[in-house]
Amino acid sequence: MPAFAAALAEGLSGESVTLVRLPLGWDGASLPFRHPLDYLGYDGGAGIGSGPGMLVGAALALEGSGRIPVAVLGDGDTMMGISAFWSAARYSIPLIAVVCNNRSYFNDEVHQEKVARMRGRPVENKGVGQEIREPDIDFAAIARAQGMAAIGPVGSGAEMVGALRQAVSLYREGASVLIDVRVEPAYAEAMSKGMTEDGG
Ligand SMILES: Cc1ncc(C[n+]2csc(CCOP(=O)(O)OP(=O)(O)O)c2C)c(N)n1
Ligand SMILES: [Mg+2]
Repeated sequence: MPAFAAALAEGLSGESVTLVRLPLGWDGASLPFRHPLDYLGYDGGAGIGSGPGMLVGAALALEGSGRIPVAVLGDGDTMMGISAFWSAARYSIPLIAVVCNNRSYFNDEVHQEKVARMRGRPVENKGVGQEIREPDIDFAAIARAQGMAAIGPVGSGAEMVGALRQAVSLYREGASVLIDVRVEPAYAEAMSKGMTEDGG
């Protein structure tokens, strides 16, 4: 996640961006927010699947503001709401979706680890029912199938910086763009601590 955050900052440097959403494993200290439109926050109900729809709606609302709408979406969140992207393609709503693809509903792996420890059950089973791998989902293919432009899978920070610059230029040509970035399943320390210690 730290390498992902650094590449996001570098790939978008110099651009006026609104981050519509950030994934659960994001470290809040990774990027400074200086204006109310720098980051729109999470949805009110913490409903996984709302991310793609939030991005399309926010992109529509930001039209003419000079800000590029960028959402960093979990792969689980993206899968649960992916059909929202068709509306962006259909109605030519330019936007950039970056899928932070850890190939898991990882939030629940963290929960299952905590419960396994409390109940003396094997921690290595935490990925059962949560991992989304083998086959890994080809998000770029699903995006193209709905009429979007797509880049990926992207596997390194350097590649991600290039992908973001390419996405910005496609955005300027009017495209709705998705980038599939493969990341390791791990949360920022503060987030995983909060979820695994008392009260998490
Ligand atoms: C509609 C709905 N179903 C289930 C949940 C429980 N839930 C919270 S986070 C999460 C996993 C999210 O996976 P992903 O978007 O890939 O993010 P990650 O934790 O892997 O970064 C789930 C299933 C929820 N919040 N909303
Ligand atoms: Mg995930």
